[in-house]
Amino acid sequence: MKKIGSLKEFACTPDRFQGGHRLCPGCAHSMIVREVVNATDDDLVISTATGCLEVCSAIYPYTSWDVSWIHIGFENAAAAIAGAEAMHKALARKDRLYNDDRRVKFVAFGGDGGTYDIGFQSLSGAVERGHDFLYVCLDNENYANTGGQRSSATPIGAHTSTTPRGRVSYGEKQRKKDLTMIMAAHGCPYVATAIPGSKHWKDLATKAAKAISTVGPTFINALSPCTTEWKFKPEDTVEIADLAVETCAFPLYEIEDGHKLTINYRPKQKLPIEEYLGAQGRFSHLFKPENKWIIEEWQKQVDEYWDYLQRREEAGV
Ligand SMILES: Cc1ncc(C[n+]2csc(CCOP(=O)(O)OP(=O)(O)O)c2C)c(N)n1
Ligand code: SF4
Repeated sequence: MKKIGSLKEFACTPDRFQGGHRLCPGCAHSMIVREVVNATDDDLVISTATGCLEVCSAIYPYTSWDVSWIHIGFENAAAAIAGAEAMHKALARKDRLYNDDRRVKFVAFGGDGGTYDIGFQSLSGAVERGHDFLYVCLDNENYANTGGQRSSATPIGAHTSTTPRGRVSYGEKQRKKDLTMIMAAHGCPYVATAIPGSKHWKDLATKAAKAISTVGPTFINALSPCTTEWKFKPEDTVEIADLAVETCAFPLYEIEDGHKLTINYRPKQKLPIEEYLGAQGRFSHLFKPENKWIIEEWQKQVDEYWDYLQRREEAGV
């Protein structure tokens, strides 16, 4: 496992995901990807589901990827990387690898649409079969690449293009699906949540290094604030991610061997959820008097989930 040292050292790692891509200024996807691919010195094979990351990082004849990279459909990033990993194993068995002294690791990236929803079947299957790969969900809580439709990661009350706010609607009606726990329930040896940049940069880089070096299927759910669809200024991306953690809207934790849960960060003083919601235009309608109950519901859900995590950690089961 690569040792993640100081920020200065890490920032000087030769970049395997280059600038010059077409992601929006302030897009968290590139921050997350850069940290993940730079968290190992091993060779990498990467598959990327269709979505903002894929569309913006490989516009022919240009590419940001300085690793072996597969562009695959919206729904099958996990199946593609599982196939590549199985082929690599088969070639090694037959002694047909050109550089058999080099270690190769397999990583897939997908948005929440490509992971929580349409790619879930291929992800679940690849994990259940025990392929050796890391899957990173870039969770921006909507289908950003096609105009900001809701996904099963969209939280209650959020305005999206398919759950628009208005006279008769307060936005998304459902609670966000708990995909991190669902992946842990598959018995993955390592599952974690993470956010990009900020004072938690090392948390993400260390989790990526740990996941990549773990044998078997591993999963990181990385919250990816989306300046365009969440409606905040591009320079506020890191602050929004920090607020998600400081309010416990998106707690940082990891689960080993499907059950052993560790909380990686405890806010000194948990901030009220209004601080997170109020920083994003997609929730601005929740501050009208008639929608006050949704903010209360949000706070209730956040508090319950935070208690649940602490009880699970304490129980150590
Ligand atoms: C089978 C299929 N259905 C729909 C699409 C159209 N499509 C391409 S990207 C995308 C949304 C991607 O959303 P998400 O996975 O959340 O990633 P994001 O763009 O938000 O990073 C959709 C619906 C497609 N490419 N293939
Ligand atoms: S729409 Fe959102 S996810 Fe897509 S590139 Fe822009 S900021 Fe990133």
